[in-house]
Amino acid sequence: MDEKRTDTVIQALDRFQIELPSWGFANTGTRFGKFTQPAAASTVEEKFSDAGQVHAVTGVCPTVALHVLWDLPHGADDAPQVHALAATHGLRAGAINPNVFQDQIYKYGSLGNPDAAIRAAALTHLLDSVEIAERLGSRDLSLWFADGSNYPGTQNIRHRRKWFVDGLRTTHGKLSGDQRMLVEYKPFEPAFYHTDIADWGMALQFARDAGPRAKVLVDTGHHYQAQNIEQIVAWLLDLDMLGGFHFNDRRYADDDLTMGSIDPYQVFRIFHEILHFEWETGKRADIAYMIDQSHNLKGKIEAMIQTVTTAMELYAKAALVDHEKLAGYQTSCALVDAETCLKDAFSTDVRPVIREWSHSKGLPADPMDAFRQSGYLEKITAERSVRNAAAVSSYA
Ligand code: AFD
Ligand code: MN
Ligand code: MN
Repeated sequence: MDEKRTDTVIQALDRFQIELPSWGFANTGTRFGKFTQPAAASTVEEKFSDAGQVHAVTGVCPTVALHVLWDLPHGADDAPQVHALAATHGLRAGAINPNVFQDQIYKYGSLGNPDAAIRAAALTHLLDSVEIAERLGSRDLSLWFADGSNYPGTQNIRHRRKWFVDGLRTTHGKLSGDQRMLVEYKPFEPAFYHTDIADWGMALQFARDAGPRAKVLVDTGHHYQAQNIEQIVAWLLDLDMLGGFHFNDRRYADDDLTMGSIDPYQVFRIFHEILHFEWETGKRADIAYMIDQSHNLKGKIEAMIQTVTTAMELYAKAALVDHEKLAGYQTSCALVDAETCLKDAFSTDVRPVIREWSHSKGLPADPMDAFRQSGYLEKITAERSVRNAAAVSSYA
């Protein structure tokens, strides 16, 4: 690769960061059960410790998204300890994820529940989550709702929409400083007839209704097979309403497979839309890149290292698109040249330059190998396997 393109990749990597999900290090499963791992993290301390290993070998993931009920069971009172734990492992708390989908009271929804008392309970949790974000210095409140229904005629969709507008607007009113709320959409699951925030249009409208600090969160797994995700990204960028991503991959639905494992070209096209926007406007897109995956078969930490290195590669490839040339080909409708311009970048092996960048930062050339040589997995397996085995028997 020539010096100019090498510099382009180096500069792209210097500005690239992607956030780890705390829940990606814990045992999770599918609705058909859990295949647990002896070294899986249970406590927020263990999650930060494991995330710290990923950041230590890759250098691009200094923040960890937290799930309120799972990582801060006592709410804002846990914030000082969590803040300290993150720092111990060279990390910071990232986006705060409220949880209004697992408690029994949310059986018929949270902000969209026909029972005003349950809507109020959900709102209290959201407002507490804003407080937690403030205590932890987290900018983003990442809002996903499982709300919906499973059979036609069982809920009034319009009433539920209005209840969501009220709840999101009230939550928005509690935000302060540079805080944002990112409204995430998902077409189905766990609701199988309608989901109250089912697509990017609904999320966009809810964000607009809520206020200027609200943006849309695009989870790459939350689209129907045929949807053109990068087109949604281009629209939201143009409307200044793209808050960030939850990256993962899927073959069929919201499978939470590791990012780029099924369709790396799609991730490249998403990054390309963002980088082309930045080139054209001369301004940085203010976007939170976050991982939201927790499939239960690959080793948790290895899966995250694989994901982060994949994200670095695809972002570096997208940075290599010759934007000037592409703009010209688009204007003149030189179709083959335009597509070739894009595919040349996607086909470039950026791994040697990534290794050069890693070396320049004092990072290992091969993050996965460095982790495997570190003995960390053996250490935590010895520490956690008995406890995790006992936990398994409690699932049974
Ligand atoms: C599940 C949901 C959604 C949410 C995530 C973290 O589908 O993606 O963002 O859990 O709460 O994956
Ligand atoms: Mn998500
Ligand atoms: Mn999801």
